[in-house]
Amino acid sequence: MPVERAVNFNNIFIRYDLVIEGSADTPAKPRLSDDPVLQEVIDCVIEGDCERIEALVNKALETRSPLDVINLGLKIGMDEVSRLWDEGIYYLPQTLQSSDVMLLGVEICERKMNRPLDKKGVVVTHTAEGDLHDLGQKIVNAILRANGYEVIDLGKDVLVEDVLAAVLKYKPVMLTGTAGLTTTMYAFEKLAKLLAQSRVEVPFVCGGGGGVASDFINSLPLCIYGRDAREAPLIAAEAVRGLKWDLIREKMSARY
Ligand code: B12
Repeated sequence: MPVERAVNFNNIFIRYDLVIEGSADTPAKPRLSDDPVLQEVIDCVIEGDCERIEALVNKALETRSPLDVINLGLKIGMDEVSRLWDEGIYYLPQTLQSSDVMLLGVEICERKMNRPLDKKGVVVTHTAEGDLHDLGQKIVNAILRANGYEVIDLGKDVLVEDVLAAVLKYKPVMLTGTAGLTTTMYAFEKLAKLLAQSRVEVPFVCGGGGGVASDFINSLPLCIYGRDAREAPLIAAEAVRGLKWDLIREKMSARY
């Protein structure tokens, strides 16, 4: 005799990801700024709240510079998200949501920045082939533009051949690369070799959190490890001054 199974069709519309999310412990809000307005921006990134970010960033911009709002607000919020992800408290949906909120915030700050009229030089920026971690690159773009550089933003997951083509076309004073994964940092090696073969001597500043090893980057031709986006204009200024990549690398390594 066939066994009859009781099937409850009411369950088919349940979004289990949301059930898990709703039942997860909400992390306590850490105090990461002495400025209450910046703290609200930080909380907004951590909570991934797309609805409130515009109003909060604009409020913060009434008293703080766009670069402060990025570095002391949005980035600090994203650092906390990184910690929550690393500890397994945040999952993909929350992390993606926070990334989007941070990007919205950076865009608002960029629109507020007073750009110097005289351009100091062209910088080509990209996120490594195979890599989607572009938040660092977006911060680098904003900081460089605020410091008077013309930024050619190639976006994320860019083929090394396309980066080479852009470098040959725009002849930048500096090239930057961002990566989040250990596997994709090898794209920087591939690109550094292609540049060297094409006899292009451009300082190539590679940054990235998580899996990108500074020793590896500093062992590659043309490459300089960038720890923090705020270093980008300092390095670009050295390049404009005519300092060669190996001397810039020596100088930057001595800082740590
Ligand atoms: C957000 C995030 C994501 C988002 C990215 C969204 C986006 N638009 O960027 C999403 C959800 C898409 C994602 C996906 C994945 N991720 Co992820 N992700 C992270 C997380 C939590 C935060 C990274 C981040 O944005 N930080 C904030 C930004 C501002 O920091 P940053 O990029 O490091 O940039 C700073 C510096 O590096 C530096 N910098 C960067 N570029 C430059 C350039 C210059 C010139 C200079 C001077 C400085 C500089 O300045 C910036 C700060 O000022 C990290 C955890 C961590 N601890 O880092 C994992 C992490 C990077 N991800 C990881 C992994 C494994 C993945 C996935 C493979 C997960 C999966 N199983 O699918 C995928 C891979 C997708 C892909 N192909 O790239 C691993 C990498 C491990 C490794 N050793 O390779 C990490 C470390 C998490 C972990 N501990 O396991 N991820």
